[in-house]
Amino acid sequence: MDLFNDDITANLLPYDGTVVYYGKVMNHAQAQLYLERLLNDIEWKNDEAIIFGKLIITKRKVAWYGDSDYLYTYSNTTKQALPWTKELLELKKLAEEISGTSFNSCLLNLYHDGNEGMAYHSDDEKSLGKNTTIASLSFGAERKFSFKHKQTKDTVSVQLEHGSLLVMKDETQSHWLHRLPPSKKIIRPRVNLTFRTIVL
Ligand SMILES: O=C(O)CCC(=O)C(=O)O
Repeated sequence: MDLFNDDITANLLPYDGTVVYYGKVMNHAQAQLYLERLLNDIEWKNDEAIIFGKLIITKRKVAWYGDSDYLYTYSNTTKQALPWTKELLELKKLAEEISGTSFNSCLLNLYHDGNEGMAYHSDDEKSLGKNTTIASLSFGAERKFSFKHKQTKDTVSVQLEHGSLLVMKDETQSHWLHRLPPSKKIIRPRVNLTFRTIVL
């Protein structure tokens, strides 16, 4: 028996960064309640990205919330943060307590089913600064989440459960890409919240 397998703060990455998967951080009833509230109360919009000069409108929906009306640019488009809702403030507190980091903004993603995912990228925008900590809460359909090292191409994957928390920190965004692969088997929606700290 490997006694170290039970360490809930174990780093999933073999080198060049730190990713901790805390598993479920609330019970099923709480997770269900948050999922319903998030699906109904968040101001979901289709995401827009400019890729190779072409405007792409994704099926996946997004929303951006924060402390003040931050302007946040990624994929060549700029978003403005909406003021926190009660549920988002509760979830922010939970993510802050577990990760030991304070956050001032949150990007939310809604994947209607497994046809929707997110391609490999890293959250290395200037506005997040270097060695940023990102806390990711997942609700709804369990999905695979993968990391790929930018140089070695090594990969690491984890299943993100309903009501679970994943924290990415240290040099992770400089050295690793991450993605949410599509999966034909998934027919239920998933909501993901990434709490972030904007420094600029
Ligand atoms: O949906 C997820 O779990 C990840 C979303 C993501 O990669 C991001 O917000 O940068």
